[in-house]
Amino acid sequence: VPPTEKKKGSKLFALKTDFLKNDEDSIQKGILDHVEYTLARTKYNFDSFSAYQGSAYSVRDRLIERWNETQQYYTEKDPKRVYYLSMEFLMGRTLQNAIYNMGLNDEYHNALLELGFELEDLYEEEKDAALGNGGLGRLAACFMDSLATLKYPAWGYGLRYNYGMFEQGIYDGYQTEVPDYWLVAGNPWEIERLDVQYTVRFYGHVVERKTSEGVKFEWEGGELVQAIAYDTPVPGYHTTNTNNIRLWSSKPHKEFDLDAFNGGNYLSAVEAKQRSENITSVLYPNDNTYSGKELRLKQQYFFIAATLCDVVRRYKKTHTGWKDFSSKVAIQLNDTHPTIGIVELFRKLLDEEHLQWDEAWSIVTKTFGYTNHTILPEALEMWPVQLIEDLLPRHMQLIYGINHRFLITVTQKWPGNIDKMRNLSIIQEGDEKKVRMAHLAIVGSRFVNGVAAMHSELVKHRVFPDFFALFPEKFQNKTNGVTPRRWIQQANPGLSQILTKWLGSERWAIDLEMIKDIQKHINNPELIEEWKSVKQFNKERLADFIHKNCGVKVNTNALFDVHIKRIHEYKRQLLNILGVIYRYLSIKKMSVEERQSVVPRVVIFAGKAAPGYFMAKRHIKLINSVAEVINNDKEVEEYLKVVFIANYNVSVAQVIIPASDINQQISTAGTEASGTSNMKFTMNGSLIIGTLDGANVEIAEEVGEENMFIFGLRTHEIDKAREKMKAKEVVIDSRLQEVFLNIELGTFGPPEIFKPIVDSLVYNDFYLTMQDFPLYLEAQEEVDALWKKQDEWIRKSIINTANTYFFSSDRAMREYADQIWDIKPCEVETTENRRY
Ligand code: NBG
Repeated sequence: VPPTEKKKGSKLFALKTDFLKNDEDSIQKGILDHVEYTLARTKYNFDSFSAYQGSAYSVRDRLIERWNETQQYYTEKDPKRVYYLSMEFLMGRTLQNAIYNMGLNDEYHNALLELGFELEDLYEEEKDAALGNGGLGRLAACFMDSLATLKYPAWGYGLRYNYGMFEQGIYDGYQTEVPDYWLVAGNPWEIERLDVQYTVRFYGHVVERKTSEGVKFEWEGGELVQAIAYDTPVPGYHTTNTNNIRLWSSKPHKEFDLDAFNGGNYLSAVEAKQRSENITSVLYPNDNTYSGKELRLKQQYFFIAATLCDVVRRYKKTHTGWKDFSSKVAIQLNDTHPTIGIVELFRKLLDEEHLQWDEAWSIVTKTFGYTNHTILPEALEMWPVQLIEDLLPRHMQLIYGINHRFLITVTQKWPGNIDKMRNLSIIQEGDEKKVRMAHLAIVGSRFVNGVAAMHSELVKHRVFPDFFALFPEKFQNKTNGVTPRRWIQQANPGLSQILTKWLGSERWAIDLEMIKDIQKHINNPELIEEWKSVKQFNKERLADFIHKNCGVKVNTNALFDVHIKRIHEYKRQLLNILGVIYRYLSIKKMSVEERQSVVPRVVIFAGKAAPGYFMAKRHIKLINSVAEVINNDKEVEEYLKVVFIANYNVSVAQVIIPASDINQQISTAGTEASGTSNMKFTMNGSLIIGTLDGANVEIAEEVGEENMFIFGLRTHEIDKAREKMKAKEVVIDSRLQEVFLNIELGTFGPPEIFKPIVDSLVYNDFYLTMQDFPLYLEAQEEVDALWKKQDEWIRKSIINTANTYFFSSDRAMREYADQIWDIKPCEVETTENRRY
């Protein structure tokens, strides 16, 4: 064709209409193309890891198509969006989730088989994305799955740490921490967006300028750092809707430091630039504790500054003026970590958009919501005023201004009441003045919520009673939830098959209310048999995993008793291991006949301790030392094994949870805000042995206390129990004395190693382990008794699974959407006739 006859652009849309096909041939071609052109390997000779990568890229292609369609659709429809701001997203692995959610399981399975690979083996090639500590970060990940599945227009925002949660090793029974450079082999799930960059300022000073409209404040000077966006598509289940998580990475700012250069300081100028990359280097490995480090505050502000630039830019693309902002944008703060965002948005509206104080503040307080995730005092963030003043001078001025006006409201409510002012003030007075981030979050948000019914009551009445008196309409409860896609469908394919068979469709995965109907078949022996055999299968899978990873052989007919979560005194792994020691000593004393009636157990621990948390690390050592003795004692071999699985993470949880018979949720009443593994276990038919704490309370309401093993002090009894402890009126249970005696005699290794642990109980048993000990043993006896009635056990297991609808993150996200964010689903009408 002569060039003149080619019409400019005529083919653009004609070529673009085709989406990738999902038949096996197309999938195979996609995988092989990526092996050749993306990985630059020969497509006739590649290993499992390359097969995983090729598959991941081919899945990513499909995600990008859906992602583009979704974003285009949202732009067109302009619905109100929610931005979920979280310093942590604990995503785990992605391949299986993406394939399942797109409904391409069979296609990928078959396609890979013909190329010589088992899809299920390739899952194991993927490194976990562990950009989170524990429950809080995993909650954010579950929420993102539900938001996409329910077709809500939502974005997650966070930080792209180069080093996620450290890798835990166990050496001589002690925890070791190894940095986890999770990006070492690249990350096929992210899309680097060099076109989305913002400049973030630190330090510097504030300049006052008199203008015709009054005094203007400008923040100038200081250091500049560049934020680069990395996007991860989040596919909903069986829908085109695909949302985004945008993570920021810090890079040197492009501005050239002429002074340093001219001064002959070229190398130190480069070094200074390099330091800016530190900001997003590493996730702080603290769960439920505040670390007052400057770098952490830098991370928080860096995250917020970039995110708000992005959110405001998106709003401005389609809107002029600010009156619609809060009806188009909702921002949720996942704990206080992103709270400086309240001040940053306010600063932008005042200093950059030149709004008046009241108007700007009203927009801010209609936009933000704050979720509180803990009442532990050591976790409440309080940044020294001095630090904020240095790092963010304009923000500190504004915080004073916000506080000043807020305290006027306080005096109106309680005239002349200095105590109320002092209690409520955003600034804590004292030798070192501090900014109470939770107070700032409450004052600057429309709604404040706790994460389980009981926790939300404690938030209102114990932690912030004066705020509750002042703003009762702000406080809500939103009980946590977890995604049944990952935690039932993907983690437990056997159980999924049972559910689909007996419920007549796969729909339970998005309509978990259906699951209660499984109870209708509770007396059907066929269901009971299937239930048993799936549990057995999962236990064998875990036993293999344990053998491979810990070198311990466990009996899969034993009761699997599981305690997995961050190691923390309040979570009381110590109560568990002391109980294990007692069990061990008891078995040792039994005659051969008596041993006939012992229920064989495998007690499984996993979890990481914060590197600086001495006591938690000692607990790990105790567990491992006890395990060492028990597992090498031939006499108890048949009855008891103890394993500590190193390097707990999301993908390990997916293997452990479906295999558990009971799970331990034994925190001191009133300390665990919610817990979310309790929900995952219950979905998988594992029975809880637990205190009435956090969401255990609501699980008990749903599944019935008679189908769990509830024990221990109740929240309202805790104060009294602590007084009793302080007054040294606690009589140590004789069985516990025996346990202590054995520790002191060196049964589990040099006693001086464990002295701090025993002392922590005897001298200041803050978490009331000693008072709950006898009640805990009693509950464990009930566990043994029920285990001997296997059919009854299985029925209870079914009842547990059947009553977990309420704990789906779909339910949680609907509640947030309706009662906090005021957003509606926005289903993408796909432009092409294709599945999802
Ligand atoms: C944790 C609580 C858990 C809760 C998760 C998610 C923090 C600060 N809090 O009980 O300890 O399940 O948040 O809400 O990590």
